[in-house]
Amino acid sequence: MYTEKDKKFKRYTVTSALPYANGPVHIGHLAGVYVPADIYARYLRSQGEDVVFIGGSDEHGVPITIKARKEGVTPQDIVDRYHNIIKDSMKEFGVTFDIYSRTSSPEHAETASAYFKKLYEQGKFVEKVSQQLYDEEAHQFLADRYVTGTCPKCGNEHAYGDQCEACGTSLNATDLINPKSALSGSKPVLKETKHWFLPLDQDEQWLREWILEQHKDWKVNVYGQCKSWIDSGLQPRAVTRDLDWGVKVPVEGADGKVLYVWFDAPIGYISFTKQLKGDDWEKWWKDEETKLVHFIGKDNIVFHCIIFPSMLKADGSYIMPENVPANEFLNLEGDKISTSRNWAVWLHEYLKDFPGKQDVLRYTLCSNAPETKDNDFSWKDFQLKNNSELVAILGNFVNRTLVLSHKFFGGKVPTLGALTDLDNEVLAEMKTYPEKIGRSIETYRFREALAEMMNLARLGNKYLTDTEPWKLIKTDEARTATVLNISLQICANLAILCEPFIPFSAEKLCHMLNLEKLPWAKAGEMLMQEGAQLEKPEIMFEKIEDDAIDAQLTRLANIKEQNALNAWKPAEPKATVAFEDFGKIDIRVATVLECTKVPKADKLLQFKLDDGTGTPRTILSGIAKYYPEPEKLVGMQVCFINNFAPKKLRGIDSNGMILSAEDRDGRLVLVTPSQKVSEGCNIG
Ligand code: B3M
Ligand code: ZN
Repeated sequence: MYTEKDKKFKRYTVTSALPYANGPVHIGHLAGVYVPADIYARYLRSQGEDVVFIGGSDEHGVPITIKARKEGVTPQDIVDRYHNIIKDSMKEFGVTFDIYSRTSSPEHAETASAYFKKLYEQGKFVEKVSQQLYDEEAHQFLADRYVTGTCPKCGNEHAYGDQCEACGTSLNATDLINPKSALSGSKPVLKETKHWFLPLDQDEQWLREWILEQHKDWKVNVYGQCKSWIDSGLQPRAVTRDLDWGVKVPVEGADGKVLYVWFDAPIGYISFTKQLKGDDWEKWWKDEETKLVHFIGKDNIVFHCIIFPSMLKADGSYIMPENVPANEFLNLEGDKISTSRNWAVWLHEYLKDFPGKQDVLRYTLCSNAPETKDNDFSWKDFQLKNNSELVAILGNFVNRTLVLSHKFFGGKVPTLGALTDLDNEVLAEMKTYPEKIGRSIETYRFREALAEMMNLARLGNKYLTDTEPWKLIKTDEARTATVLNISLQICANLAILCEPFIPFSAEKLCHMLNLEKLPWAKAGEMLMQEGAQLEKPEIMFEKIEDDAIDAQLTRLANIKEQNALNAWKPAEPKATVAFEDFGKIDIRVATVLECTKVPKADKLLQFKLDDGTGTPRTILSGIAKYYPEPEKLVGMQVCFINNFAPKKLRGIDSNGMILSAEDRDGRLVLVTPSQKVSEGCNIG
C-alpha cells in the first residue's frame, strides 16, 4: 500500500459534487462539500501548486422534471433559475471554482454522449430487455417517482414508486398495489424496454484490490461504505433511462432514451475541465502525475468510489481518484436538514440576514464540519463561535496589535530589539504552524487545521497578555517596540494561514498590514519590515447580539409549527366499544365556581365546581397554558368524568377529569354544552 504522501504529484484536479439545480443550496452543502473543497484548493494554490477546481450544476434527473411539471414550466426553466441562484451563492461565499458550469450545456452533452458511444462501440455494456411500467395515455415509460399506489408493506395509499414515505421502505414501482401514473392518472401497463448496463459485477476484483488493499488511507466512513458495497456483491447497473430530459442515448433505436443522470453527471467534471482548458484538458485527467480528489457528501460515495471509477476504467485512458474525502451530514438544531420541510438555512437568505458575514459561516461550518460523524449546526453555537472565538481571540489580537502600534509608534512597524527567552519561544512556536496546518489540510482534517490556525491567534493573545505593552510603554519603549514587532509578525503569519478558511478576513488583514497576498512558503518568516506603514485598524469581526439569533430561532420555530400543522391528520379510530362499556363512564356537567393557577405548576389550573351535589368539587386540569386568565372561566359550564379515579397532584386532591378537545396545533379547548343545563346532569 502507498499513501498520498509517498507520491509526488505535478498538478491537482479537485472536484466538488455538482448540486442538483432544483433548489437553492444550504449550509449542509457548504459544510459537507464546498467549504472543505475550497479550503483545499486555496491551500494548494497558496503552496504554488497547479490546481483546477471544478464545479457546476447537475441539471438532469427525474426530480427536476417533476418540479417543472408541478409548476407548469419546462425543466430548462427550473434549472436556469436555480443554476443562477446556486452560482451566485457560491461566488458570494468565496468558493473559488476555476469553472462553475452546467450539465444542460451542449458541450457537456457532446462529451457525455461521446463517452457513452466509445464504451458502447467497444462492447463494454450489457444490453438487457426488461418489463417496465408504461403509461398508454401519455405514451411514456414511467420513472419510479412517476408512479403512485398502495404500499405493499404498510398499506399507505399514496406511496411513490421508489419509496413509501409513510413507512420508509424503498420500493420498485412494480411492487405497488393499484399503481397509478402521475402523468395521466391511468393504470400503467408492463411493457418491454431495452437498456444498457455497466457490468459492475465484472469489476469486483480490481475494485477490491484498488480500494480495499491500496486505499486503506481513505477516511473510515468512505472505506467502510465501499467495503460493504463490494462485500455484498456488485450488480450490473443500468446507465440509460426512458425519459425525455437528459443527454440522448447516441445509439440507433434508442429514441426516447437518455443517459442516466448518474452516468452523465460525473462526466460533467471532465466536460467542464475541457471547457476550461480547451485542448490542454487531457493532462488533468489522464496523466499519472495528476492527483484527482473528489469532495462529496456521504450519499454520493458509491457513485464516486465505485461506479464512476468503473466508468473511467472501462474507457481505460483515465486516472483514478487518489482520494474521496466524503463528509457525513450536517443537521440543523437537532433535526435532519430537509428541503421539502424547509428545514434549512439557505445561503442566499443567510446573506440577507447577515450581510458581509460570509467568513463567520465558513468558520462555524468548518469548525463543526461533519468529518467523521453527522454533526449539528445550532444558532447559539454560531453566536458563540463568533463572539468567543472570532471576536474574542482572532479579532481581539489583531485589533490590539494594530491599535497599540498606531498609538505608540505612529502606525509604523516598530523596531525589533534584543530578544528575550519568551520572544524566542513565541517565534519558534509561530514557525511550527504552517507545517502543522498544512499537514492537517493535506490529510483532509479541516477542523483540526482550523483549530491550529486559531491556536496561533491564541499564542499572540497570550503573548500580549504576558508582556502588557500598554503598561510597558511607560517604562521601556524599546522593549514595547520589540513586543509589537513580534505581534505584527504573528498577524502577518495569520494573514497567510487563515486565508483558506476565512478569505474575506484574510484580505482585510492584509490590507491593514499593508501586505500583499503572500504564499504559504512565506509563513513562519518575519514578514513585516521595520518602519513600514500600517493602515488604520478596522474591525474584523463584530459581536453578534441575542436579537439576531432569536430572530433565526423564531423563524425555525414557526417553520416547525407549520410543518406540524401540515402533517396533522385526525387520529386513527380506536377499537369499537359496546354500549355497556361506554355506560361505565359517568360524564356530567358542572359550573365553574372558581378557577386559579396552581402555584409553581405552570401547566395546572385548579377548578372549584358546582356539580349539583351541594358540595363543591375540586379538579385539576393541565390547560393553564391555554387559559392565561383563568378567572374568566367562572360561570362557564364544563363537562367532567365523575367516576375518574381520584389523584393527588402537588398536594391537592383532584376528583375527576375535565374534558377538553385537542386541536391540530396541540391547543387544548374546554368542552361546554351548547345551552345552559342543570349542574350534575348526565352526558350520554
Ligand atoms: N447531483 C448531488 C446530490 O446527490 C448530486 C451529485 C452529482 S456529482 C457528479 O445531491
Ligand atoms: Zn409503506
